[in-house]
Amino acid sequence: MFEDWKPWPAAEAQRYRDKGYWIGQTFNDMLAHVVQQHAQRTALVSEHCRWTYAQLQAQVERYALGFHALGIRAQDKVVVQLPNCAELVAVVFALFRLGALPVFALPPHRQFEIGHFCRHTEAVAYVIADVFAGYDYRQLARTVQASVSSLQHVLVLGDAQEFIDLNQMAMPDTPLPAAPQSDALAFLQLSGGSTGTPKLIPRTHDDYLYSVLASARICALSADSVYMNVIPAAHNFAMSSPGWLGVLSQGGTVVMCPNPSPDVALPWMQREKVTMTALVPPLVPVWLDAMERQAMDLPDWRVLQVGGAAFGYAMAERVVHALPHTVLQQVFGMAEGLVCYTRLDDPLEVILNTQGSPISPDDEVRIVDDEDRPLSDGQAGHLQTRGPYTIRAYYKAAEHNAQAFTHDGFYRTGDIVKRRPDGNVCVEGRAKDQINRGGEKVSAEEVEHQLRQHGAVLDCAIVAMPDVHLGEKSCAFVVRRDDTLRAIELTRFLREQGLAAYKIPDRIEFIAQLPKTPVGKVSKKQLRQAISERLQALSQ
Ligand code: AMP
Ligand code: DBH
Repeated sequence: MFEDWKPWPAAEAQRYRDKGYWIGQTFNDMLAHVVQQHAQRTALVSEHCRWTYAQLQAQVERYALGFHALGIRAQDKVVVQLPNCAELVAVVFALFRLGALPVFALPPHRQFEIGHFCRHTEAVAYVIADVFAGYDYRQLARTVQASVSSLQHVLVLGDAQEFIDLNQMAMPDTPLPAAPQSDALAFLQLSGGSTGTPKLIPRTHDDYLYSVLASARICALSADSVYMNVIPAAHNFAMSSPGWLGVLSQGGTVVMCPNPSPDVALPWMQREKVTMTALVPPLVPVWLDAMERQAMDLPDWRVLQVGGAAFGYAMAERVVHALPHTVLQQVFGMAEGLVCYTRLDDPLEVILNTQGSPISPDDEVRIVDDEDRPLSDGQAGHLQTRGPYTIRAYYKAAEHNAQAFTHDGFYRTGDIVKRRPDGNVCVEGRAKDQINRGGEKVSAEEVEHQLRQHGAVLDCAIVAMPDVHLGEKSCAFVVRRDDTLRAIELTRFLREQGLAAYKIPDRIEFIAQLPKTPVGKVSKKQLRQAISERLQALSQ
C-alpha cells in the first residue's frame, strides 16, 4: 500500500458492508458469475473481433498467464493506453485477476503524461496499440522506457517490433496465484485535475463494483442491452456509469467503437442494433445533424446518456424532439467517485433542467460557501461529497490531499452546484482551476508550469474561453520577455515537451502584465472577462 492512503475508516467500511453496498466480490468474481449464466451470448464487438462471454473469459486467462509469466505480480502497476477495443477489456480483467493495478491513460496522452504516470507509480509494464489515429505508440514507448527505470515490459497490440506482442506472450502452464480480495485496490484512475501534475485515483473492487452495479440498475440494463462505447473506454464515464463494466455485469453486449465521428459510429449503431450509448456534449449536435441529413432512424436506441461537461437546456430539448423513442439521461460524475443521473422515468422537466441525483442513498452531498459553511437548497455553492464509492485520498499526494479533502473526509469537487428541493443537482459552474474542453479536462496549472519552462516566457495564466462547439476552449495569457516571441513557437514548444494535444492552448494572447486581485493573486476572473469580450468584439 502507498504510505499516505487512508482506506475508508473501519467503521464506515463496515457500515457500507452492512448496508449491502460492498458485497465482498471482485470484478473477476463478477465476470465468472456472468460467464456461467451467459457463456454463449455476445460480450464484446470491436473492429476485429466478436467474442462470446466464454471467449472473453478464455482471453482473460491467456493474458493473465502471459502477464504472470513475465513476472507481473499483485500490486504491480501497469499503464494501459489502448484505443476502444475488445482487448482493452481482456487486459484489464487479466490484471485484476493477478491483483496488478491498471493505470488508465487516454489515447491522446504523450510522453509528458505517460512518463509521469510510469514514474509516479513505478510502473513495471506499459500496454499500447502499435498505431492508432495515425500515431505510432511504439515510438512513445521507446522514449518513455529510456527515461523510466522501473519499466520492464512494453506490450503491443498489433505489430510489436522490438517489444512483446500482446497476443503472442509465452504462457507456461504454471498455476496462477490466488486472486485478490475485494477490499484491495483494483486500479488507478485518472483525474482531470487542477494541479501541476495529474493526480491518480485509487479505487477498490468493493467500492467500484458497487457504483457499477447500482448504475446498471439505474439504467435498467439487462442481458438484452447493447451498449456502444464511443468515448474513450478508460474514461470513468465509459467504464462505470454504467459503461462497459456495467453492461458486462448484466450479460449484455459492449460494442467498442474506435471513433466517435458519426460517419463511423452511426453505421455501427445501426448494424449492431445498439440500445444505449454515452456521449459528451459536443458530439450531440454532430450526431443529430448527421442523422437528420441521412434521415436515419435508429429504432433500437433506448437511452442516450450525456455527461462530462455542461449540457445546455436548448440542446437537451433538441435531443428530446429529434429522438422521440430515446430517453435522454444527464450524467454528472467524476472519477473520484460521486455520480448523479437523471432517472429514466423522471419527468421531462427534470431531465431537461438538472444533472440528476446521486447513485446511493448514502452519498452525502454538502453544498457550502467559500468558508465551508453549509448553504440551503436552491443556493449555489461548492459541492463536497463523501460516500461508499468516493475516495478519501489521491494516490501518493499527501500535500494535495490536505487541500482536496475536508478534515471529515469529504472530497472538494471544485464544482459549483445547487440542489433543488426534489434532490436533483444542477451544475452551475466551477471553482477549480480547470478548463473543460467538451469533457476533456485541462488543468491550467499543469500547462502554465510547462509554458514557464520556455525561456522567453516571463509569466502566464490560462483560462477558459467560450466556444460554440466545445463549450469551452483554453486561452493562455503570456507576458513575454522578448517581443519577437510568437504564439506558434510556444505551441510547438509545448508539443515538443510531450504534452497531449488537447492541453495545448487554443489561443495565446500576449499581455504586458497579468491583472492582479487586491491580495496580489492573478485575477483569472478579469482574464476570462477580457477574452470573452475580445471574442465577442471579433465576432461582430
Ligand atoms: P474528473 O474529476 O476528471 O473525473 O472530472 C469530473 C468533472 O467533470 C466534474 O467535477 C465536473 O467538473 C465535470 N463534469 C462531469 N459531468 C458534468 C456535467 N454533466 N455537467 C457539468 N460538468 C460535468
Ligand atoms: O466527467 C467525468 O469524469 C464523468 C462524467 C460522467 C464521470 O467520471 C462519470 C460520469 O462517471
